[in-house]
Amino acid sequence: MVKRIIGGLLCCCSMVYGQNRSEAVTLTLNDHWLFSQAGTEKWLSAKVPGTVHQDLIHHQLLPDPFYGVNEEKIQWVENEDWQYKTSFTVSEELLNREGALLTFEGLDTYADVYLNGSLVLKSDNMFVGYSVPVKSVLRKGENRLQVYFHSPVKLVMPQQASNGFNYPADNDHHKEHLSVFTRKAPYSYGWDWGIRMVTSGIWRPVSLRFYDVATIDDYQVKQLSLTDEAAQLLHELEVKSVSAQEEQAEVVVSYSLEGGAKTTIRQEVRLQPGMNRIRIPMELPHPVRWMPNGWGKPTLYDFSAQVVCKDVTVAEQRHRIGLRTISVVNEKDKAGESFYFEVNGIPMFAKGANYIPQDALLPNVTTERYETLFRDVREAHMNMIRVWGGGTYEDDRFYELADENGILVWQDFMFACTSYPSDPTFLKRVEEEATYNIKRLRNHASLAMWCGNNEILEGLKYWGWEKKFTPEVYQEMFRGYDRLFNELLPAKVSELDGDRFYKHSSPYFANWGRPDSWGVGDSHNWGVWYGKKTFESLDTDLPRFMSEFGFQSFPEMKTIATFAAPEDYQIESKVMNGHQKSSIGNALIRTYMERDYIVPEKFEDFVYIGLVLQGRGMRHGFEAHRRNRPYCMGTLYWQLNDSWPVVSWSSIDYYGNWKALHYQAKRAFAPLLINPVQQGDSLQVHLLSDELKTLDALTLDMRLIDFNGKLIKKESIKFLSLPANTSMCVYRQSLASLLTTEQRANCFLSLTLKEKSGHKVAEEVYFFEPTKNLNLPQASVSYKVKQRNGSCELTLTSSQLAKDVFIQVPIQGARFSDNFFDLLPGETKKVTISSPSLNKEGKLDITIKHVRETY
Ligand code: NHV
Repeated sequence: MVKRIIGGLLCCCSMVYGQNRSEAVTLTLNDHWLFSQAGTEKWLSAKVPGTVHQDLIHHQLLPDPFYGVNEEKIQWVENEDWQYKTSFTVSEELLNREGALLTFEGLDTYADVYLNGSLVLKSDNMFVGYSVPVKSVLRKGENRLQVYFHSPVKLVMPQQASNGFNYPADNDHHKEHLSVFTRKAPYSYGWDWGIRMVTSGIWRPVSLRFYDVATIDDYQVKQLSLTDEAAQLLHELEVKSVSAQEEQAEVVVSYSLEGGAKTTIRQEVRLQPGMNRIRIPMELPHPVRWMPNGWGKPTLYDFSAQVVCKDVTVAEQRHRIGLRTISVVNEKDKAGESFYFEVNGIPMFAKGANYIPQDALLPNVTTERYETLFRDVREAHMNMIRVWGGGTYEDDRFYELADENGILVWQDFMFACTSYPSDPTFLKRVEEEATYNIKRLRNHASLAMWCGNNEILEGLKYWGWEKKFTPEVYQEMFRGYDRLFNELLPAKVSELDGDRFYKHSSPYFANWGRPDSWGVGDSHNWGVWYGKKTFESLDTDLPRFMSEFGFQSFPEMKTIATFAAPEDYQIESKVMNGHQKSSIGNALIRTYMERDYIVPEKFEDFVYIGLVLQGRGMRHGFEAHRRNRPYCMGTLYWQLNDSWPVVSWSSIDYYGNWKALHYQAKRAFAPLLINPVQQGDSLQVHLLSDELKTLDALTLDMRLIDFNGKLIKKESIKFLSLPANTSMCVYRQSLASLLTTEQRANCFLSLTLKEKSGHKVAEEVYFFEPTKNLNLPQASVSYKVKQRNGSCELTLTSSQLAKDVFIQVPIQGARFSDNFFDLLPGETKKVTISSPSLNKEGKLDITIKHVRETY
């Protein structure tokens, strides 16, 4: 097991083997690497952690893969073998330590590792970290470490050749679907939003640890029970002793809350040679609970475990632990089967999105990018993220941020959209991968559930594989499914992470496309998009839990400009098509746009209206899902982010720019939401609350206003009481009695929810017609700019309605306090734009667009 290694300082005292023991010393081995293409012996500097693609790009041996159609020019890399080497020095003092452990936290994928001429490791799974004892092969002075990567596609060709059929992995962009044979991130072989970059490399850190006596191979803090009075905890440690004889030691476990006093328990142990399992129970009085985003603070305690031998701490591990209960309520009921998360005993409506890897080359993702993404998630009032099964088990940093931000994680195992082999070699790899990742992630408060795979049951039953393969192969696929997802993985979860919920697939019922499936468990509703169903169909095609639904858009122009030149600015140009991996995508966007908008002629306007369309359409779904709680208890849209600049279903583009969808998600996921909706001939207003307290004496003001700002009529509902964690309808009125047919195209309804004090707690604007039917005025938006270092404040006004105002600045990843909003007649709106690259002096180039300007 690879674990976070906490290195101590090298003790100055001289050591006698087996007598004086010192703290562990960890050398990071991420420096001074060279790489070469096998067979060339031409060595160049390399970055570790990294990938061969990054190194080749750095040395200008590959063009920027994201630009134009360069994707075609980089494909040769996957067919080659690559070598990496470095050397490092070891002192006699370190050599005298009792143990030396070489750790690769991630090797992608088929690597032979040589240390001083000795083959110390052969890896075959990108998702596993490897630790090898290397004391016997280390030398005083210079040591040579070399890693030979076999081409991940060439190595498995004999498997494909002898397999007799091509696996149905249609997202793999090669004719031969080799991806299924290798435990390597599926999306890197291509996806319907993904560039193909089948890389090799030392993709996570390398280190060498010298230690005496023992290492802590694993440290788990089990939460046995949790009440307001006390948390009953069990510290479970795997301590591996390198001594040949029994060792007297102490295990010290402790916790503290936010830098407060430490509570410690010490236990005498006799360490036997080899593995020792140590269990120390602990009671933590009056626990402060970890709460999800929107419900309070995600409190984390600092826990540590140490092995102390003759007053020297020879090994230590730390965790930040959140105390909470999470369960998935998955029970048969009248409508079918429930599926919802209960956190600290309270049903939680899950709001969030599906996450894909943030980069085509994973080591490119910096801590800052992880932090920014979690800020985006938190600010949009999300409380859940699904790590989807076509990517990777994420870095520790990801789960730490989920813990710190109160974001529950739905964790898939990495299998998606195809059947897989299930021979003994493959099963053994999967078992190692499950063991490694369950142990790595199980201490995280945010980890809410494990899921076996993405859409493989749906694929098996409904994607036509029955006709594509012989009956023998098709039956074998089902048997393989059971071995992997109904036997191996649940057994591993139950053995290593017993309390956590496991489901074999998402969706798990998959009575695909049939309404009766929507009463059972989680659903992926692709009726919108693939089925060309209207966004309004989301009002009635209601799942118990929506774990995927989505709609595509182009990224905004400044992102398009990073990979295309102005002559490529046509929907179907070669370059744009290279960045649209869904063959039906462009036509579907147009079909939906024609329903609700006047389709613009200019490319830039089409891109803009497409963003507006995606945001408003998806929002319709979020509101329907929330409104229909407790029948429906969650909405996770497809998809949160991108792995390169591309046309996709994402709400945030590769450069971190929020699309209209992300602003709409933020609005629709607000803890308190006013939700007007047309039902037949009447208008209903619902109030939705995810808050944990009842709100009393509320007033709902409704004003009908025309596009020039003239008040037509107003109405108020007073003394409203809104219970905690609920959805309720507070108003129903026939449209005919509210306004004339003509007014529907010229007016909007402004709704405001106020507390008794007059304090506004929510506001909303409702339009009675699709945008294309509105008589939008040719509004002119005027604005003032106040520029500072790091930020810029815009004050916008318009005397007439300006719809879906989009402010653009030429800074990638600039943050807007708001964007893609309706500027109401006579309203003054302040928007803050922030970015480290904004400075007071340089003039910021701001452009502002609204819908009426596109036709
Ligand atoms: O196509 C968008 C996304 C994918 O990127 C991703 O794999 O799990 N998508 C679509 C579907 N699932 C997912 C549903 N797929 C289909 C449904 C019906 C017909 C064809 C495909 C994600």
